[in-house]
Amino acid sequence: MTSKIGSTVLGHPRIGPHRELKRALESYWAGRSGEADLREVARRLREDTWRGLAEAGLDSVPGNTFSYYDHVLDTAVTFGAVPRRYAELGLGALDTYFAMARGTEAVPPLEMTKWFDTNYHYLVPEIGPDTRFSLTDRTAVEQFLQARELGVETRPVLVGPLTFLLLSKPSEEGFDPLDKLAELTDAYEQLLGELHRAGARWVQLDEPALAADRTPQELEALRNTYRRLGDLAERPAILTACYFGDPGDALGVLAAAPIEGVALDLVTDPSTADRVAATPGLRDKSLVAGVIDGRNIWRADLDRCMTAAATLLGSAGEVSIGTSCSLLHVPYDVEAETNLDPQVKPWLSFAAQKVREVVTLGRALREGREVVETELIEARAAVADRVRAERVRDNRVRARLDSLRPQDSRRTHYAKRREAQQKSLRLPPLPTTTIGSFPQTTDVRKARAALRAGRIDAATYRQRMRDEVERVIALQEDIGLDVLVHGEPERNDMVQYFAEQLDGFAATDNGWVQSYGSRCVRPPILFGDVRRPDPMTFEWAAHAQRLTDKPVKGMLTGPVTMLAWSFVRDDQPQADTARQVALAIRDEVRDLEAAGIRVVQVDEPALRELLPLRAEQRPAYLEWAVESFRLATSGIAEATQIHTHLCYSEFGDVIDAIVALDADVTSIEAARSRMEVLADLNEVGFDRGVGPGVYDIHSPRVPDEEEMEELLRAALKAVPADRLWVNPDCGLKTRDYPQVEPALRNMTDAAHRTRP
Ligand code: MET
Repeated sequence: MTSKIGSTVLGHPRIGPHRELKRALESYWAGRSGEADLREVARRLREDTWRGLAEAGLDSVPGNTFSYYDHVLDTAVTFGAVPRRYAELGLGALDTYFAMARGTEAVPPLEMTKWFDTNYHYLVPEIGPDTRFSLTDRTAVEQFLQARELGVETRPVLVGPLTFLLLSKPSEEGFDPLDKLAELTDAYEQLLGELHRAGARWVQLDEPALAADRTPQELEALRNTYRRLGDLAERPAILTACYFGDPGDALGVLAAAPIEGVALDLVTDPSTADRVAATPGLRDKSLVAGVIDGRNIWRADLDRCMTAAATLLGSAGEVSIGTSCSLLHVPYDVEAETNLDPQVKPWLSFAAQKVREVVTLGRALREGREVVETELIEARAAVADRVRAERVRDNRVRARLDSLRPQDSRRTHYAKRREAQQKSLRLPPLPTTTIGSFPQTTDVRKARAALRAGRIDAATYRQRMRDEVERVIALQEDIGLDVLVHGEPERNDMVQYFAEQLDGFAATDNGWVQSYGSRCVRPPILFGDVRRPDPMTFEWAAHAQRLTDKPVKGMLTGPVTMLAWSFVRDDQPQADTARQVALAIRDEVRDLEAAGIRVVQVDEPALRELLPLRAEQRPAYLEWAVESFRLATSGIAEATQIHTHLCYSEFGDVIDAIVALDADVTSIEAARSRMEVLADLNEVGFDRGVGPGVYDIHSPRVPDEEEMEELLRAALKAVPADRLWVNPDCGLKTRDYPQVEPALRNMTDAAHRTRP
């Protein structure tokens, strides 16, 4: 007889409530501490998590959720998928692992990319004909045993075999990693066997890849794999977790598979509940109803969650309460916030609060709502307060949105703009510029830290930043760039900087979320209608423009990126939120223009990040994404030149949207793809200015002028000289001056040599 699962979460943050793992990793990498120190920190973090989750009252505690860097990399290592170039380094196990994650002097790291549509990044496994899958690392088993010694029975979590291979890339062209599925399944079988012998009653296999479109062949592969795993005689019960969206036809496949449980995300797409009702094979399975949002931070409407979970009751053998996905994507604990806006704080729920919500709902489902009446009342009050709060609904913002007309997001015809801009800017062919930020020097960071700590006052801080702008302008003039920037020294982050100045956003002190490895971000919380009480960047741009006769480019973050890198409200469509942000940016663009700024760049590096996982949902997304950009950038004169910056080289699904943005100049990442993107843009009739990045700022290497000249000549084959811009492929804030200065000089020389 299979045991019940009961209330659970699908995974947990692992960086540490005070980013202990980050510190331990960075100290180990810098050689300031040894492997034993790092392992000790890791052990404590794991134990605290297990104990904390068990004490909070979860019926089933997820195990194996800790990772030194990334859980996809862990899976690769577990099953022996270590590419030869790392194995050959002859390092110990942990350092081989870090070599794959971070590279060494001798070898670059594995490629990194986004984990579905989240802001978490995983390392892309390389699988080829010579990959030999076998169970080579038994961390999952060891951690199960360690937790049990503490008295906590865990449910080990693994990336499922299908998702693992779908996320991998072939190590040689023409190879399909899925060809290795049978061999990989052997290794999973072995691991399940060992977990069973260790005493594990449940194991969780994560298959988020099922939230994206899957071919019939892939569904067939799913069927075969889960039939094989299910048919194993000696194994834990299998819970397959489908999250980040509706599993579509894959649900029927899982229902027919000989597995015991399925975890469903009922938050991302509530229609998943209907699909469950229409899938008869689930009647003998345990369903984990993912009703608590694992990736957003709002306190749940527990009554609504109960209703959603209860609708599954007739369709399953057992229904229990869970999170929609792992809690990896939310911060640890709201209670750690001491400066958070006191009205907003009770509306929030981070990992610790979400665990409690799950426990509460679990009890309500089992014992009746009466036993948790107090919790339900409290939650109701918080939810009601948020709905009623004036700061959430600002009638001025709403009235302004209602009064918008279609022409508010249309500019004059491009040909006329182009002429007016040429007259106003008088730029040479192949104009040179940068993407906005200059290196954030130690002095700049120190000044910001001093301001925060109260060691300097705001006026002193401002003066230091103004001095830095002067230095950056002088340097650009000396190098001979054509369109200058102020360098963004005053910005801690391109989203947070704006969020701090806009109504409708709140900031946290400790709301860190892992982005990759030891890197964390602290997304602002977009809780209410967005309004710009005062100009935001105007002072800096105007200061810079007074220092030079060359045009200075104003620098703003676009609406989609503001949303993508924040926790956004869940009480209205994202399209509406984006339009509000767009209006705030629109006002800023106009103020910049009024201050004599003739070029304004609105960055949308995240345009592609919010792309829905399912193709059928993409057109609707792209429509509002494009519309909000245009709303932000259309309130100005013909002569004002709008730039945008997009931070990726694979356009595929968004290429038409790039045309539709209607920007005058678009800079894109292209150095690594050797300008191929230009041909793609031509194909869809793109006829605007384009700045394919000619140097890869992600590497400390200083490219020489021949190399950049060659790239420019390649670009000129696709783009006429009067449309081509010359720039690096991203902002320079993470680099140092000793790299940036020669690189920009070489870039400018290369442009001069290439000019007709
Ligand atoms: N203007 C920004 C910068 O230069 C754009 C960054 S896109 C990730 O830093």
